[in-house]
Amino acid sequence: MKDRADIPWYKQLHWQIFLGLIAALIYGLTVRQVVGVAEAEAYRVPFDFIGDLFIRLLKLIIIPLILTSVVTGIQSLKEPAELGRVGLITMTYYMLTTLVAVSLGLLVVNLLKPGKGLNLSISGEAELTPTPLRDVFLGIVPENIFGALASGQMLPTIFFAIVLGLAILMAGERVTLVRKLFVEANHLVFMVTDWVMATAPLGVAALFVGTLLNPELVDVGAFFEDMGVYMLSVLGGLGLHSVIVLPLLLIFVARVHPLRYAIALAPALLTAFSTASSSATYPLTRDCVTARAGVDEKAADFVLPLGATINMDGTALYEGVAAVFIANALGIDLSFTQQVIIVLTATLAAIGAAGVPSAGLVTMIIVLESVGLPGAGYALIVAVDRVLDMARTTVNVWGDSVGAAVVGRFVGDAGEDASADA
Ligand code: DAS
Repeated sequence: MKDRADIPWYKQLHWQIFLGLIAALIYGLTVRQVVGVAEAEAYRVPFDFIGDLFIRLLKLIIIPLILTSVVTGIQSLKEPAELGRVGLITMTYYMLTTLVAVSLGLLVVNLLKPGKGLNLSISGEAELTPTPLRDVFLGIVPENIFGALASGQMLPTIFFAIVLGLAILMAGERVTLVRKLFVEANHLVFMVTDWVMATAPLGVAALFVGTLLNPELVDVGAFFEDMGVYMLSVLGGLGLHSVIVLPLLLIFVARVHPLRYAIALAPALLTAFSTASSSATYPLTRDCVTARAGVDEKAADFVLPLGATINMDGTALYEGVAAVFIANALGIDLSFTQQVIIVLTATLAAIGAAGVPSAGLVTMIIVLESVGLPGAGYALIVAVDRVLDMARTTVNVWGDSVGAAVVGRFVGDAGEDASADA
């Protein structure tokens, strides 16, 4: 279900989720007041069921979403011959900016420490043991891809999707049927994802009731305060990345005036915020980057479609911050090595996240499982995910747009209309 300006507000997903949260808040606080949280178990059972069902629906779409969106993103590149030079510059830009974004997010969340002291425990999944760093790297390459797909192993799926996408791209016209198959499969997966997202208002509200009626949530005020600090950590990290890191690349690498470039990109950034979908925004992003900002079309057509699928600075930063917040809330101290694993797996998980609403929430489980956190930790962050999704999607699109200007510097006269050299 896409949020667009021409859809009445009450049919837009984020307003429906917001109204669901208000209802959940009223119900949860009323039960806590009237019955007392110690006796509230009976009042949360139906909501726990709905919440668990919603988490299962999110997990249902992970593998198909990763596989089809990454393969179609890579196979859609126009100039395989260019893959060498431009591809190397582009992938280097993607990897470095995403790693910097996650690291920035972890810096902020370790400074603000949201969730410390809550000491909640999450019912359901047992604590997984943290994966050693060596095994995280080895685990990226599957021994049996069909087994990895069948058992829902996400990092191997991302690796396989990248390899398969490159193979289809290099095979060119010899594999038209497979290429068309993935394009159509991706369309179907996006449709099913829209259906799953349509249940989000109910699913998110149910998970929020479950959190409010958690018998270990003694101090609701402290929980809300921690949620606020968590949101500040994500938004603060996104802000630093957007107004410091990326503009520095515009000034010193792309030689483009950052403020004028941002103004040229404003329609796309506002659309990204309102739709929470990089893919839905892509046509406008391309128009802003080329027609309004004057970036070389060849660079834009290489960087943007691929970036909308596998370059998500905002998502990677969010997943890193969320993982640390969940660990804090559960009273789990993450070692430095585990935080390094979070940086790496959040970078890879962001590659796997598609440019659709809540994709980052879906691939978040990769990061949680890599450091031994229960997937049910969703319940602590899902209530505020939508507004954070809107913000991180905006940063994803801003990061892709900056990438087009940076790569454009190497493949043509980029950004000359956006401004004189900085
Ligand atoms: N909504 C995703 C996007 O379109 C980002 C995310 O969910 O993390 O970029």
